[in-house]
Amino acid sequence: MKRIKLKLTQAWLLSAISFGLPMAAEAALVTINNPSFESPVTPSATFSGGQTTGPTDWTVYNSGATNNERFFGVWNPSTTNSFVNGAPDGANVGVVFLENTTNLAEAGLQQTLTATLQLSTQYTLTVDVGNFSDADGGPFNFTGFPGYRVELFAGSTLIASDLNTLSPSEGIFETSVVSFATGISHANLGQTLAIRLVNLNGPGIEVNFDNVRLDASPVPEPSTVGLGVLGMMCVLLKRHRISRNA
Ligand SMILES: [Ca+2]
Ligand SMILES: [Ca+2]
Repeated sequence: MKRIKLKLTQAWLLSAISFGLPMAAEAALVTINNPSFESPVTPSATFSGGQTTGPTDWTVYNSGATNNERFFGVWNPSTTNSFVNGAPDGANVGVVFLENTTNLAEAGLQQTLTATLQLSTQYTLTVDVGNFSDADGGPFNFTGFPGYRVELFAGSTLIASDLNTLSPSEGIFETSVVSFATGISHANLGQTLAIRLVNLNGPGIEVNFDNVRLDASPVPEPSTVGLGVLGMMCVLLKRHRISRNA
């Protein structure tokens, strides 16, 4: 019995040391308003939006002049062939529509969060990025993919981004993941976090976004982990002595 207990204790201790004791880390989703572009509610096969305002709680980032070729809002792909599997989450997807015949500047949607940059935190920003298919035809040629950028800011400082690493096929969404960790100090500590979703304005007119999530998990500081392991070893050895003497 004593031998079994000791073996279990040793195995646990070895695994705890090997994996750095991630016991205190708890994932926590940072609040994003309208993260799935479900507002405004929009009928099937319908775009809802405009040239200067984004979906609810999102604003327009527009690096070029506003003109009648740029639209921002939401699209409900139900009953259409714009996406092979419909919206990744809910009914709507976000829209950045840039018909680029005369204006080649990028544009997108952005949201400033209430959360601020914290120390010793692992941030993971996840966004579904879609390539609108031309399968239904119509007045616009959606063939191609304009390219995209997903960005995480603290204040006005860009702290992490995904610059067009995915190449979703026509009618397909893929998931962009942007990761970033702060240490024990950071120049932008306490500054407000912001997310920007950009259409790079290559061929294909439209980039769609959906299901925006930002996770912030505590990163155990190395010194804390070391002390934690040491403390746990002392406790376990003490318990082992007690069980042997019992
Ligand atoms: Ca959605
Ligand atoms: Ca396309």
